[in-house]
Amino acid sequence: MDAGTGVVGLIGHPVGHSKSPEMMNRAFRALGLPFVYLAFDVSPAELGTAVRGMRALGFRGWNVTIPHKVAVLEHLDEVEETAREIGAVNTVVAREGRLVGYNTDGEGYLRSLVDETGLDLVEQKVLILGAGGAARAVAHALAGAGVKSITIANRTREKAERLAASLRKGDARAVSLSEVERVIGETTLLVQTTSVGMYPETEAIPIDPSLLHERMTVSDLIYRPRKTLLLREAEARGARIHGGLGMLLHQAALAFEKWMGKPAPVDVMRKALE
Ligand code: SKM
Repeated sequence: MDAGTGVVGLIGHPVGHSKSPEMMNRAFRALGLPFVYLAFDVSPAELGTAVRGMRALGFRGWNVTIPHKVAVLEHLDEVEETAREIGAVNTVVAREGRLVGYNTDGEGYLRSLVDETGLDLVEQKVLILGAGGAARAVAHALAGAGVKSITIANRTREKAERLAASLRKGDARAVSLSEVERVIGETTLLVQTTSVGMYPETEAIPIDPSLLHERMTVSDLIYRPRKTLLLREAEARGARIHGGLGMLLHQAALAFEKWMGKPAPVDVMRKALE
């Protein structure tokens, strides 16, 4: 590092668990780029001050994670269309003094899904569990990719209805979690976006495992543990499974490309997650 070293980073609350610094710094080293990536724990009350500080210090850009992905929008100069539709930003780029917000989570998810499963997206009848920020990114990306249908199941059905209504493309509907049983028979891609099953509650499962079947791919956005109880149950019933680590990798690769203007060294970054 020297006086010319550029800075990018992550803001969130907390950030101590994040794998992004290892991934990004390895990528910079591999390509000989004079940048560092640092994680900053920013409380919600300090978000505006932090953004002004990063702007003043000339950061090239930064990632945004929970709980700031929605709140950060009002501090930016511009928000790209996909991020506006999703209603959340996970990547900010400082471009000629203007802060521009993007969302790479949805596209990162698609890249990971197609890479790891080879699924033909246009053939998929999708059932999404949950209607929070991650569900929004994934639902918009899958709708944009032209899947056959999307059903969103959430404990509070109104939230699922709002998400379904916001998808401009394709056939989307909402059900409550208790109605999953009625629709899951026709599902070919089940996407689990809630935190149920995440470390340390690794024995929790969001739906009755007897509903899982071998005609579906089960995709869980959780990456800790790598194989959630839902994925273990799905595998035992002959379903194809897809874990959450690839989404983390590819959303990071897409952010890297926006900041650096060159392809990310994805294999190097993947190694940092092992
Ligand atoms: O969207 C990503 C974010 O860019 C980085 C991150 C992390 O480092 O844990 C998680 C996701 O929210």
